[in-house]
Amino acid sequence: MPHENQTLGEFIIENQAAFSYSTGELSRLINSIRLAAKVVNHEVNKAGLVDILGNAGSENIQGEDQKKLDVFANEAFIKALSNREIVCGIASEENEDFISISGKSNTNTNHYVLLIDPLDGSSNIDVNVSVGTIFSIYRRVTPIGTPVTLSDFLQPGHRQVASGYVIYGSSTMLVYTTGHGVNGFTLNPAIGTFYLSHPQIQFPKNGAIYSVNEGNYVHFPQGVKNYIKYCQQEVEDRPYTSRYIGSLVSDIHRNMIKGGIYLYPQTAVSPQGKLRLLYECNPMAFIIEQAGGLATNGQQRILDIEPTALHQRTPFYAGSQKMVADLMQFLG
Ligand code: AHM
Ligand code: MG
Repeated sequence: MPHENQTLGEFIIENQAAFSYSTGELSRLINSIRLAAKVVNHEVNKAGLVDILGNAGSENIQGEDQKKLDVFANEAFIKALSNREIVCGIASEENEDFISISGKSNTNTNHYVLLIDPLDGSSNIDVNVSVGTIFSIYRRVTPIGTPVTLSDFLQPGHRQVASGYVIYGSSTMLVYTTGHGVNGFTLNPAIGTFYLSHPQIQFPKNGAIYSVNEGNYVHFPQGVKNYIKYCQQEVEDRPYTSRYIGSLVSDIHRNMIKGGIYLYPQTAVSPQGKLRLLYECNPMAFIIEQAGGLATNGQQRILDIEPTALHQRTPFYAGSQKMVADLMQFLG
């Protein structure tokens, strides 16, 4: 049970027994994410002070410019998790291929692989708007002690054992689930400790916020256009309020607390939408469902999609149950 002033460290220890396989491995993993999150938080917070803004000069595999902080965050998380053989493999949105962590003379007997988007919403960095880290954890499917293979990473989202995000916002929070609800921890920057601030977060069943990049409106499928018009109608509890930050973590976090729906549809230009299934949609969908919300690609539950490639994209519609159900009527 959460108690007053409970820290994330205490919470992890006290809840270890609730994991299906409680060898302490998963606890160590979440602890390492907690540490790396603090390191990245420190860097994100002083971004305006040091010459760390701007492009690092390299492109990620999607051909997008990488910011220096993306590179920093990527390295910080990979270092925290590979140094101590906390996981047996890591796939990152910033790296083309996954990394196998075999340990000294192949002694790594760890069960878990990590998929991570180290700094999501990076176009917001230069303008002091919230960004986030998203992570997803699976048990490997190949034998322990052997190098990991692609099949360890290409698992449907419903097999996640844990997922979460860090939001570097007006305050820094770590929110995660191990399949027993969703808990949120806020960093006290003065002492560098995360405290349980949002126990058992519940996605409101209905809401009044819709979040979508309406600049792409003309390219949206007709059903989505019709739904947006419905959101704007002056009837009953509508029009809804439009709120779009352009940082997935922040947009979902707000909607999960206030009630709302997030839409990133496919368009003619991007037939699979923009968001990545493994690094962004699956981990967020696990959290959303654990909080009582819904996440779909318009046809199927996000967590049921069988992935075929590490960097695959998917349309993404997620939020309050009633709102997603209404949207589905329009999508047909
Ligand atoms: P990124 O991984 O390059 O940072 O892009 C992902 C971000 C999400 O955080 C956000 O929801 C979306 O891209 C916004 O896209 P757009 O600018 O097209 O609205
Ligand atoms: Mg991203």
